[in-house]
Amino acid sequence: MIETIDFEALRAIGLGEAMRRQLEHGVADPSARPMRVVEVQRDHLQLHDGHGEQRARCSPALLRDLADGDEALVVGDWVLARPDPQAGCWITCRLLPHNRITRRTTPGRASDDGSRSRRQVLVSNVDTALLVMGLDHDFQLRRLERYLALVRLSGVAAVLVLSKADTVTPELAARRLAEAAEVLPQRMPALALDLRQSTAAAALAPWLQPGRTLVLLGSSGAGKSTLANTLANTLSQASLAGGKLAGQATGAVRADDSRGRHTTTVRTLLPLPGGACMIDTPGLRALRLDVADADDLAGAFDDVARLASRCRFRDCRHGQEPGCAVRDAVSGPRLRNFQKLLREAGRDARSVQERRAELALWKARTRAGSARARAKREGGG
Ligand SMILES: Nc1nc2c(ncn2[C@@H]2O[C@H](COP(=O)(O)OP(=O)(O)OP(=O)(O)O)[C@@H](O)[C@H]2O)c(=O)[nH]1
Ligand SMILES: [Mg+2]
Ligand SMILES: [Zn+2]
Repeated sequence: MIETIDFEALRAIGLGEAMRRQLEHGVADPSARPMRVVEVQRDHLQLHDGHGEQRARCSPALLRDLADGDEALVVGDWVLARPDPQAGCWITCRLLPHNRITRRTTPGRASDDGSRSRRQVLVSNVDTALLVMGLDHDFQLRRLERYLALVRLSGVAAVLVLSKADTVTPELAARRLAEAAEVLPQRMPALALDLRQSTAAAALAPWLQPGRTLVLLGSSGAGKSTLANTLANTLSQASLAGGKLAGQATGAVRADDSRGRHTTTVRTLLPLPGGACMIDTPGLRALRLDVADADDLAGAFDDVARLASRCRFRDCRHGQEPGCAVRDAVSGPRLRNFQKLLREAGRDARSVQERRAELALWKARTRAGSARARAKREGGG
C-alpha cells in the first residue's frame, strides 16, 4: 500500500511530516487511499487526493464512531477512502488530527445563557492561521483578542494581517500596527497589506512553503477570499506549471460600518500553485471560545497570566481584590475583555455540568423504566 501512495501529490494538499508518519505506519485497509477533506456539504463531502477532487460519503461505521465521540469530519481532516463507482468514495477512517481549531456554538433558538452550547471544530491540521482584520471599521482590538485566544488554544501559530492598507495613510497603518502589537503575543508577526495586490503574496511567502496549510480567519468583509484569490493568481503566474485559480467569490462591505455580507458560506481548502494550501472560511457571526478557565486564555493574555502570579490572592479575579498586580499593569479595556471571556467560559462549564446532570437523570429514568418492565414481566410470568 505504502509504495502506491503518491506522497508528492499529497504534499500539494498539505501533507506534513506527522501525517506522513501516520500513513507510513498504520494503513490497515489496502483498498483505501489517503485523501483530504476540502469541503463539507450537508449530504456529502469533497475530498482531494492531490490530483483532483472527488465526491465522498462517510461509511456508516465511521459516522457512528465519530458521533459516539460527539465529532464529525471537518475541512482539513485526513481520511482513508475507498473508491466506489456508485457513491463516489466511501470514507472508512479518519487519521488522528494533529491540531484543530474549535469554538462553542449555541445552535437553534438557544438563548445566550449558554445552556445549549456545543463544541464545534472549525478546521483541523493547520500550520498557520492568518487573522485578517480590516483597517476600516473592522479594526477592533477586543475582537482581535478573541481570535487570538481561539488560535492560541489550538496551538496553531498565527500571523496578523491588517487588510485594506491602501485605504488609509501609511501613518495610520503604522499606528494601528503599533496598537495591535500591544495585544499580540511576543514575536507574533503582523503586516498591513493591500490584499488585492501581488505584493501581499510576496509578503506572506515565508508561510506559504510547499506542504503547509493555512487558514484564513476574520470577520465578514475583512478580505479573506480576496487574499485567497490574490495568492492563487499571483502564485500561478509565478509557477511554470500554472494552476487552477481559486475564484472565491468576494463581496463589497457596507459603506457606513464596513460590515461584510457573509459572501463565503462554507469552509473550503484550496491548493495553491506554490505548493501550500489555504482554507478560506466564512466570517463568524459570533465567536464563542472553547475555554474552561484562565489557564486556557494564557496564550492570548500572557501578560495577565504572568502578573497574576504576583496577586495577593491565588484566585484573584483582578476586580476589587486588594493587592492585585494585574489591575495596575493591564489596560482597563483589555482586562475587562479577559474577564468577559472568562465569564463566558464559566457559563459553558456550568452548562457541561447541567448536561451531565441531565444525562444522569435520564439514565436513572431508563434504569427505573426497565426495572419496572422486568418486575411486570416477572410478576405476570
Ligand atoms: N481596497 C481594498 N479592498 C479590499 C482589500 N481586501 C478586501 N477588499 C474588499 O473588501 C470586500 C470584502 O472582501 P472579501 O474578500 O469578500 O471578504 P471576506 O473576508 O471573504 O468576507 P466573507 O466571505 O463575507 O467572510 C471586497 O469588496 C474586497 O474587494 C484590500 O486590501 N484593499
Ligand atoms: Mg469570503
Ligand atoms: Zn489580580
